[in-house]
Amino acid sequence: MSEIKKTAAIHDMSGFGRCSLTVIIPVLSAMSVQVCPVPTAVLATHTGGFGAVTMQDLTGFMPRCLEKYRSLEIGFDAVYSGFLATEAQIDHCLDFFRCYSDSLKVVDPVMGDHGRVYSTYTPEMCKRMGELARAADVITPNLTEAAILLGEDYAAELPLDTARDWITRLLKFVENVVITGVKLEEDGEIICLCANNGGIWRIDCDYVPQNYPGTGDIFAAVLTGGLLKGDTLQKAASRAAGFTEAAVKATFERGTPARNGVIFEEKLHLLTSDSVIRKTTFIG
Ligand code: PXL
Repeated sequence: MSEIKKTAAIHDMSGFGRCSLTVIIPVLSAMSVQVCPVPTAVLATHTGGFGAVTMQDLTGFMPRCLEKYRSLEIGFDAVYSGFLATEAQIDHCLDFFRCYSDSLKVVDPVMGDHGRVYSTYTPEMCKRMGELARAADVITPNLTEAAILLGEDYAAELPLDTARDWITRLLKFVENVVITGVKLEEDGEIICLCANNGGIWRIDCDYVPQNYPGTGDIFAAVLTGGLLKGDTLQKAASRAAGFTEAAVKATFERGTPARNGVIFEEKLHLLTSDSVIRKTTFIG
């Protein structure tokens, strides 16, 4: 009997706006990975651009969920965490990682974007996100989150050497690091950087003059699916960058409001082949 790969997905469920579980489940399902959601909170919408946040915290549910899975001896090939609603949820994620120590542990250290921290994240949660990152096998910060993890000031653009320094320092936290959405000071290019003990690679992405919520969730979900399918880190990151870019471009062409998120639904078929994989360049 051979099952398909499965991941526990510790994220929120936001009803409208295409982020977290509402994108992670379809993306990973399209990659033939079973998603077992462990919801951290339910929200009517994501937190970006819909006014006061309507959210139901599910912190108390997380340990019960873990206990149930353990009592049923349900195993996971990966445990993947993202948006957390309270500081205590960091401890619950650490408990999941301890219980599933043989699983691939992916932490998307969701905290903010474009230099701003999400409204529901407290300074204490941001401070402790480093602990969670250190318990992971792979982390996928954007530039804002990388700055927070390193205690650096956010900069909208970075020289390539600084970006290389940041990712090298993050390798002291965890074996595999992917930094998304790095805008280079030299030429304004948008790149994604990934690194492990084999080196550092850059993946160049086409610039789209609009930011959409949920792109980090799409990226990290595709990356996780790729790794579970046996991609190398750089191949999985390039698959994730290529798919995210295709969906973002298609969304921009439609001109829909940014807060509605990325129209990825019509692009899911791209996840069943290698067509979105882009060139990766070894840079050290
Ligand atoms: O995409 C990250 C994310 C996840 N979950 C919620 C969010 C956001 C970003 O705005 O608001 C609820």
